[in-house]
Amino acid sequence: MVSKKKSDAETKSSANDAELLHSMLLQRRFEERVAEAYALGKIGGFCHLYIGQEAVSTGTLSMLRADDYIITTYRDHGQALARGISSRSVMAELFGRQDGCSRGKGGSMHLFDQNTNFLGGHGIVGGHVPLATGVGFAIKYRGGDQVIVCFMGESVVNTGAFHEALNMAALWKLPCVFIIENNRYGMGTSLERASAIHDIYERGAAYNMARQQCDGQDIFAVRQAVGEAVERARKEQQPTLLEVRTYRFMGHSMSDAVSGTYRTKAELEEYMKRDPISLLRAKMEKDGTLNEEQLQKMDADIKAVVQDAWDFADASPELPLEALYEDVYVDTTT
Ligand SMILES: Cc1ncc(C[n+]2csc(CCOP(=O)(O)OP(=O)(O)O)c2C)c(N)n1
Ligand SMILES: [Mg+2]
Repeated sequence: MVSKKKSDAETKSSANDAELLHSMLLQRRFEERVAEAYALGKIGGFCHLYIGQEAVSTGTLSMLRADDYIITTYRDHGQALARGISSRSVMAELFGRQDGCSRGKGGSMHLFDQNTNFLGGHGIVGGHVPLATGVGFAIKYRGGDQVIVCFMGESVVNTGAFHEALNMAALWKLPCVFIIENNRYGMGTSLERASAIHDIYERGAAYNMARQQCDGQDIFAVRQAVGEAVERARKEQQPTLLEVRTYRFMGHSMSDAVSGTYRTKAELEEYMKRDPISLLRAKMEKDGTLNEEQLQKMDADIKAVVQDAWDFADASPELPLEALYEDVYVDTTT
């Protein structure tokens, strides 16, 4: 846990609009190709797309320092890319190949990268929230000034682990930022069917924790709310519970239809009017900082990067069978 210089924060949080747009568009184009690769059988197992939620990943991660920590759920491709893990190593991981960020052993739900302090990718709903509190404790114990950001879906707030973890984070004043990506559904169950309260940031009241709700389709609203929470964690060692209201444009996973039986096509279309990428693009066009030609060039460059990632992943070998026995235990004797 080497503390890097303060200017990282300034550089990151001053990301310009073009950089933010690039980050979101990369996630979108990357996942469009992931859907294609899945249909072709190049990707197997569970796979959950993030399309529609990109302002949450980019907005949040653009406010962090390089030495801060991130932990998240199985819906992790967007956050991994926004954190700067290369498209090549994320795609190779999805293809189950040895050049993947988890050596092809984790797959879509278990992206992991030590270089960027990206602590996964976790498949058990709510299981990673206590880990985030543990990382917060480790940071404080070692006297660091990093923060840990923990992303989760809204159905996590009904698990016991969530409450235990929030209680301890508040009690011990840990530098944790808990971000609920409220996309309104846990698989096919709406929040209203599963939760006694619907403004779920209010759950923080039970632990006297700073809490806030924000619009997750507006990247600037996300940056503002995350910026305040990160500052509170870094300077005051106080956790925050942030509810970010967003929406997923695709099915829950690759085995779920886009609109499904639990939501109507009309609802989906209504939310798609607030596509986070279109909103940022419109703002930039209004400000005069983006024209059609620049957008087309950015898009073409990103598509080339994603094609390169696909080719790289396709050419990367599978691990030999013996590798099954590696990475199971850590050798602490050396
Ligand atoms: C402990 C546990 N129970 C059930 C599941 C099956 N499961 C996978 S995703 C999911 C829904 C999670 O919804 P939410 O937290 O809102 O996240 P989202 O998928 O919307 O991002 C469930 C129930 C699981 N992975 N872990
Ligand atoms: Mg959800």
